[in-house]
Amino acid sequence: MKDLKILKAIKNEQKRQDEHVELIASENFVSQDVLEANGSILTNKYAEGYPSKRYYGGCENVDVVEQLAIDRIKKLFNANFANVQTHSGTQANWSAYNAVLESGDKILGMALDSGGHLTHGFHVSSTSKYFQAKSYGVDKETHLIDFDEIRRVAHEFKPKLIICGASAYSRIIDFKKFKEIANEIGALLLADVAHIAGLIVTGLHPNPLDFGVDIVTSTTHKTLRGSRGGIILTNDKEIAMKIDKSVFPGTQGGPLMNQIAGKAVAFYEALKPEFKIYQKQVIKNSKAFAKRLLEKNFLLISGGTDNHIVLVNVKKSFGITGQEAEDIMQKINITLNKNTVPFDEESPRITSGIRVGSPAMTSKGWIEQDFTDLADIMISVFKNIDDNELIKIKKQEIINLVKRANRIKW
Ligand code: DSN
Repeated sequence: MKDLKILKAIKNEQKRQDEHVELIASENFVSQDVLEANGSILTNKYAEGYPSKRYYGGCENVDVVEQLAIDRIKKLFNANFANVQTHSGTQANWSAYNAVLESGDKILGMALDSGGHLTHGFHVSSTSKYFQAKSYGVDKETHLIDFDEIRRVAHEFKPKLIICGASAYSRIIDFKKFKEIANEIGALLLADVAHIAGLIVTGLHPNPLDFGVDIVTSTTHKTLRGSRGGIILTNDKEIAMKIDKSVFPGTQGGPLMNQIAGKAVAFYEALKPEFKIYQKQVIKNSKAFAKRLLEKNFLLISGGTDNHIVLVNVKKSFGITGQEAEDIMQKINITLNKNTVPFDEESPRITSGIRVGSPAMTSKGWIEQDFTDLADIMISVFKNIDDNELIKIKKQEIINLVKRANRIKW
């Protein structure tokens, strides 16, 4: 590469990814094959439209790519329809809303501090500008989704669309209960499964389409371990047609064909039996991490985990804010993010919690013992955040722990 400044930044990022423990729950490490597809000459091609119905000539090869991506993700989710063109999860949600709602319609989604996503109607998201949005949350004691509250708000507010799914929720989502409530008020139901998609397609989390959920949106780069982007699925023929129109020409222009190729390759990988073994290890690892923290009496949101996420109330456990926790972890080569906790008294910029995800380090080959050792190191630093000598020692321990990576190739 002749652009030395960009080359240097990429090399530095490679070093960071090699030497840090990556715990951001929404990140993962893609395979070399996905990277090759992403970096391919497919980036040169305009392909507005859909396979065999394009607005540009010369699309015969990208048609093959997009059709494979569609067929593979349909198989993974057992879905009748898939659109693989959205550039991100936010775009997927916007396109899905635009397909079935009019401006000013009502939506009901999970509150950000309970684990919902910005696009589920949070006030700073444009979704709350174009739609009337209300939110539901989790129970104050159990931190589980509060279905009594959802039912009450749904009946009072009468949204046209209910959104379930979360960015920071560590328990199984009961799609059946959501569908019952949606049916009671004649609302459509959308499940945003961005975080848990990999678990769903390997049968380790219920599939919303099995419960009649009308629309499923997801990103492709979290537990699904593909290139960055979004997908939209449905089993409803009429909604399917609206979704295609809403993505193009409704909300996007040319699809990113190199990204779609990366999605197709990742879906090919996800159809292999090894992918289920990987996803099982993702859950085992997050449970091992949660177990160690609980043994040491730390406070976990919902008291544990069923999936790839562990949410720790660091304020109640260690007397530090989420921001302080994120900063101190950075000093010992651990990358994670601060996260609001249910009924958080701190602002979203500071927060009382952290979110720890196991997918990325599991892709690097970590098993339960690695996550237990990681928990011990994190606990000792959180308890002594001003001890610079200890921080130096623990940083070296983390570097040694990272070297244990790559012992298993999933
Ligand atoms: N930003 C993603 C996450 O970190 O969960 C959600 O889109």
